[in-house]
Amino acid sequence: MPAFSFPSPLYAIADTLGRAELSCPELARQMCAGGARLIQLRFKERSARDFLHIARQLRTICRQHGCLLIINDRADIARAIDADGLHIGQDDLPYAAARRVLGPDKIIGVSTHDPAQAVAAEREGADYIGFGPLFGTQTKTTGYTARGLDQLREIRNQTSLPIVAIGGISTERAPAALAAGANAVAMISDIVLSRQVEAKVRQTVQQLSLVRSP
Ligand code: 3NM
Repeated sequence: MPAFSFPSPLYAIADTLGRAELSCPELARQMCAGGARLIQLRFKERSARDFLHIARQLRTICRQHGCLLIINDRADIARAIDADGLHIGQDDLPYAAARRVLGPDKIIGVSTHDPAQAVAAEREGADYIGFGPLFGTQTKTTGYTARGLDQLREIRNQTSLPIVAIGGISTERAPAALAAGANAVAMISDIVLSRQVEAKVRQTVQQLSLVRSP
């Protein structure tokens, strides 16, 4: 498989964060309409069946919009719906096992939190790494303090893999992450908690298109 690169600097994460009025498919639809070209489905604390059902709906929506769909955590669900890829954390299936489930052609990204994890992910064969939490975040208890832009620069120097920075990133802070070496920025709360997801995504995509990462 040729080396992976992000189709756009916005890595949009579809997680409704409990917004009762917003379903995952509706969130994904608005993200696609706003110009997202990659969506990760993050679906915590629900049954595998619910996850599968929602993942299938997102598969259809993403295909209609030419948007890649990455499933968080669950290799089985990624495979069952023929998603474009899978994102795994340090406590999920190890990369090699996930690769066996998905086969050689799918995208697999790995969350990392320090240089050693980043180097290990590259050695194992990951297509891209997540790095975070870049800034303070309320969305996930990661067990790590905010890593900051200096550590992102350090990771940039240690891996040639595409990096998506995550954690506390807003439309306003995203350009600094790209300037420090991230190829993409993952955002949850700044998008999902905004009242107008489509407009927020459009504004973010436009802003990021003006930034050149080094
Ligand atoms: N992973 P927000 S931080 C899901 O550091 C996730 O690996 C992180 O949400 C990591 O954009 C995080 O709302 C939460 O801060 C990101």
